[in-house]
Amino acid sequence: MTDTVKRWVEEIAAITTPDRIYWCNGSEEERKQLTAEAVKTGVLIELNQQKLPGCYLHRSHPSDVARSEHLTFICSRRKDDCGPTNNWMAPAEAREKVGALFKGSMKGRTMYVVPFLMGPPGSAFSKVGIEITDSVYVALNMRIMTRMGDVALEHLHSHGGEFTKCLHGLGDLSPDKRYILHFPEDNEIWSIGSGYGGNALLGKKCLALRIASSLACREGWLAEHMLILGVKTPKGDTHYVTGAFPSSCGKTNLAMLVPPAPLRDEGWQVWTVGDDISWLRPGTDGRLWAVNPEAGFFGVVPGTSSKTNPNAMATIAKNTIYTNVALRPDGTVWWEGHDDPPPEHALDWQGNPWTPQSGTPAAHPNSRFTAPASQCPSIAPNWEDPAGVPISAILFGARRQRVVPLVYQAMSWQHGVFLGATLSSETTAAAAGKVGLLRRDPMAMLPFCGYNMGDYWGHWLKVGEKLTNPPKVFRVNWFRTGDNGKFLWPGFGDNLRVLAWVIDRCTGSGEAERTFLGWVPTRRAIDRTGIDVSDTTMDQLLHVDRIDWIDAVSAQSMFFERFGERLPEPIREEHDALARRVSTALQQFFYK
Ligand code: GTP
Ligand code: SPV
Ligand code: MN
Repeated sequence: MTDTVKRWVEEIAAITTPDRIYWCNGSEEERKQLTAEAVKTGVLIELNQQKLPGCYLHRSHPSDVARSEHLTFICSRRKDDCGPTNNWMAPAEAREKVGALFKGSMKGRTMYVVPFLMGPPGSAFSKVGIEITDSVYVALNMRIMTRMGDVALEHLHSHGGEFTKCLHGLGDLSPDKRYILHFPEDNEIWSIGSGYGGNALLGKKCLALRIASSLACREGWLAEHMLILGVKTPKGDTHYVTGAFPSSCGKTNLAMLVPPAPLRDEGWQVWTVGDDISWLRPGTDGRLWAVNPEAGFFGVVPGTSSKTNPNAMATIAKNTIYTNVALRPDGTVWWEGHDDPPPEHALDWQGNPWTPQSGTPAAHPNSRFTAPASQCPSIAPNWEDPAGVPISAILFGARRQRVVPLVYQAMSWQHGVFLGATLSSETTAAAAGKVGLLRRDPMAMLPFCGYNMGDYWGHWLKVGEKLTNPPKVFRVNWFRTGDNGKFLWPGFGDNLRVLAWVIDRCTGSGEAERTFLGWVPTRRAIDRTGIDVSDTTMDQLLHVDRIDWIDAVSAQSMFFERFGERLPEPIREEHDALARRVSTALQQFFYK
């Protein structure tokens, strides 16, 4: 191991004063030993090993069940570089204030040193991080979510020795002493006071998105909150598609899609490459290439069933860490939306006795599974290809009960970047705060962009200039509702019907109508064989409403104003052009 790593670990140990330092190597013996330790201390509960081999349950502190966005900071030297959508703290202030919380924070505890690799071994895309943590739960999760241990140190040696310093401590878990800090200019992360996923597994949102997006801007690539899937058409060719959807808006489900019977019989097949994060680079062929930097899935549990996501169900049948689900008397787990009916008796996610009459959820709405990607039945044979996969289409998707059609296509790359920049969604349980509020979430990166979002859009435009064959860009919305408040679109596996149109559009077919929003499929362009979606419902799903869009356009201007001079001119032009098109459409309506 390099001297820089050793020196940094010693330096942190001197501040945090752990009783013991343990270096993770990633071996199977180590997994057994750390798991035994976690079971002994009550951090993990062993589940029924006959029914769920290698599976464990973890209950987090009730105030520590989702990402804490208001406690997440970008500590760039200049406030302007962090931008209006991020919280900012001056680096010196951050180091002083939060450094004090780390002082002696690991006394009486073990400090785990977790080297990890994001991206396939040997890939030009890949980056190394080293997480120092006093949580055995974090160490065990990182083992699933990343390539952890010796493999990372080997990559570090052979690739120049650069790594992200990731310091994590549980502290006393009190939310008023919780901070998730990013120092993009120093390639460093500090997180204290939380043991939850995105706050504590620092390879994921902190490194692979916030730090990586900022690195990517300097190095000419993109780090995105995107799933990656491969779709094999009946003709036999495979197209790769990425999708940026905000947290808890359907990435894992789409990535693991199972074709509905009629499409499967025609020869459609779907491969999973990644379910949450993509790193994308322009290739020498002028296309955009993507890798999944992760090695596991940290997925939303509630709503997962053999009906909605059979691939996820198979993936989480073994070697899985469940966080904040309910425990049944036979040592198996349960959650809302599970295949089995509610158990008569169970322990809820906090370990309290629960019955169907309790009137509270048995599993937390943001309960999660951590499972190895390699266990997924639909995992693509080439998911670890160091070169990545070439991307044909990018989807921007979000939860919108109204206004946004099921799918439409951008008219150009620049227009596509504008569609990403104007993405908005109703909030979910993945972040602490109220659920169901509409908020702007550009590229699904609002909580994850490590620098000024205006500059980030500018960077997207610049990457586009390097692509002679850029992916086509689409906006999708599985969540449009009818007057009865029910979803109009069946979603899940049937989303392949939308993907089929997307691929048609990429290959020069696919019927579409030009509207002021972009290209919208005609009613018959989306295959509805075998599903009960009427012509009227389809028209509602595809409807582009002029009045709705007047409001939408003015909400967009208010948002863009916050960026002042950092808003790229082409984005302003796209917005003005949309405003003009909406206004023309409205005049046509009144004078018709
Ligand atoms: P993060 O891991 O937080 O980034 O979430 P995600 O984007 O991977 O979302 P996920 O696939 O876990 O889905 C979250 C919720 O959306 C689950 O409750 C799903 O049941 C629901 N969902 C996913 N796809 C669809 C769909 O096509 N239609 C409907 N109605 N619900 C969906
Ligand atoms: C998300 O919230 O987008 C997640 C879960 O994927 S977390 O790792 O907590 O960020
Ligand atoms: Mn996510």
